[in-house]
Amino acid sequence: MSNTTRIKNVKVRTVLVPLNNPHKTASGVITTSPLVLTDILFDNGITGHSITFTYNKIALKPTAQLIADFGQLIYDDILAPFNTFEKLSGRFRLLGTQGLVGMAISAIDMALWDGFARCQNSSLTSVLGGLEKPIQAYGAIGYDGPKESAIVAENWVRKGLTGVKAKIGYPTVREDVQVIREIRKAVGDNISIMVDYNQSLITTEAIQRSHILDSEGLTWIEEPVLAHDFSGHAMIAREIKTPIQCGENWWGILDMQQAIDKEASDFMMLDIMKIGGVTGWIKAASLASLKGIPISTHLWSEISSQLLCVTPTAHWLEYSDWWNPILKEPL
Ligand code: SMN
Ligand code: MG
Repeated sequence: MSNTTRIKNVKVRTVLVPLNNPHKTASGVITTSPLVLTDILFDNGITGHSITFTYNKIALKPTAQLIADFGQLIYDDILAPFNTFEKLSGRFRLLGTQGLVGMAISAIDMALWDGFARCQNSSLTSVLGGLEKPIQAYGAIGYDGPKESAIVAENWVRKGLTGVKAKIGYPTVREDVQVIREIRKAVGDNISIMVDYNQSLITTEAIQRSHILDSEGLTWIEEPVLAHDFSGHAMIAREIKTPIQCGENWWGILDMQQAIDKEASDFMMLDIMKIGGVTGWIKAASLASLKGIPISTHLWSEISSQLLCVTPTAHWLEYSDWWNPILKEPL
């Protein structure tokens, strides 16, 4: 059977989706989600969709423009996501495929894979050859202090999630511990608790704080230092007992390979937009499987849950409801 479906049009829209509760981290507050919505129309009348999250609204228009311009490069091409990924990556070999270029390639890639599955009236998991399965999921808690963090944690557990992840990085480690203990009191011993420093510490302080957190029974400590400080993370991972989790800010599988080489992270969490869309994810999942590294997700719960089903070392889904207001059928 040969695939003859062709790409007819790439349409982009920009939206600013307000968050019900502003999301505070130790490295800044997010109040709205700046999103680019990409629709790729095929000659059989079917459309594939994707969402790109630009974090900062200043990046919204340039990202949308890039995606629209990429549309010109793939007009009338056969619907073949892998080939399109290679074609677009090749066009940007000299500039590089990090940052907005990489985000735009992922936007196209995700919409093509979505369309590819829709053309077969099937799920992404199925067209990748997998079977859907239950996946454990956790909910995020902002940098909201002990009382509010415990309330948010309880709400997630009431919704059926079996884990919660708190933003920490308070002025003192004593406050970090206080937040964790309030959450533990609220959710009990059977719920997993993760914490996220969002790159806010320096290595020496991260080691000191993590030694103290080691007795709190945490599932992981996330991004204690700068995301690209692979040797700093490796040093922390060697020194402490709790597993280190990193990955949401890695651009493509090259960053991931460097983290693997340096043993920078015990667990890894993939951000589908930064890792290179579905095509990048599949490559990343293969790398992780060779080393038995557990893989979790970052945002994009809908598409990432489909991909966890074909990820050999699938670990946790980060459940995020931020974009639910614009979804027809939220997860
Ligand atoms: C995070 C950071 C920024 C935006 C959304 C989420 C966070 C996470 O680090 O781990 O979810
Ligand atoms: Mg994080």
